[in-house]
Amino acid sequence: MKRINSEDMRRLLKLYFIMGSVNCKLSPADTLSAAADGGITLFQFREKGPSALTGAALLQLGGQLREICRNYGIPFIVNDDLELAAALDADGIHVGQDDLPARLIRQRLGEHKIIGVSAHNLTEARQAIADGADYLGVGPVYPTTSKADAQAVRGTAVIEELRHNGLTIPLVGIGGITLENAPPVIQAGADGISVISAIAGAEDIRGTTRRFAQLVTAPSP
Ligand code: 3NM
Repeated sequence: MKRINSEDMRRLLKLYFIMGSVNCKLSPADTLSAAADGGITLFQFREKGPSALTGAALLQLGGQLREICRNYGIPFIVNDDLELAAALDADGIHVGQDDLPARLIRQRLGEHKIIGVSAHNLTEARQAIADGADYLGVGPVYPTTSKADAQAVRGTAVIEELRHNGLTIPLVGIGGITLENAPPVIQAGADGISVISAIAGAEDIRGTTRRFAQLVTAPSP
C-alpha cells in the first residue's frame, strides 16, 4: 500500500477530533459516536494525564474507539505511542518533537500509515517534512487547558509564516479552537482545525460538531 497523498490528507484534516477518557463528560464511546455523527473527518486517541488509562484498559478502550471509527469510515490515529498504534493496527500516529522522527516510525509501521508531527516554528516544520511527515499540527494557536506542557500561544502567525515560506504540506491548527475563533485559522492557511475540549466538552456534541464541519467547509470571509 502507498503513502497517503496530500489532497486526501488535506480532506481528512478538515475537522480533526482528538480525545482520551480524561477529556470526556459522556463515555468516550458515546462522545466519539456523537462527534462522528456530527461530521468529524479524522480522530486521534490521546490518552494523557494523571488519570489516563494504562495496560489492558488502554488497549480495550483503544480497540473500542477504533471500531467506532471503522464503522464511520474515519481514520483512527494514535497519539505518541508506537507500540499502541501497532497493537491497535491504527491508521496512523501523531508524534511530538521529542518522539522518534517520522522516518523511523514509517520503517516500523509501514509506508501507508499516516504520520503527523507537531511543529511550532519554521525550523521544526522543515525538519518534519524532511523526515517524511504526512501532515503537521501547528499550535497552540489560542490558549488551551487541554495540554499541560503546551508551548507559548502563537496565534495564527506561525501558520501564515509556514505558508509564506512556501510550505505546502497539509497542516492543521490546534489549541483553544472554538466555533467563534476557528475561521481565522483556516484563513491563515491551515487545511483544517484540531479540537479537543470544544467538542468533547460540548453540551450538544453532535450539533456542535456539525457547526464546526460547516465552518471548515465554508469559512466566513
Ligand atoms: N497540542 P483544546 S495544543 C493536544 O500546541 C494539543 O501542539 C497542542 O486542546 C499543541 O482544543 C493541544 O481543548 C490541546 O484546546 C488542544
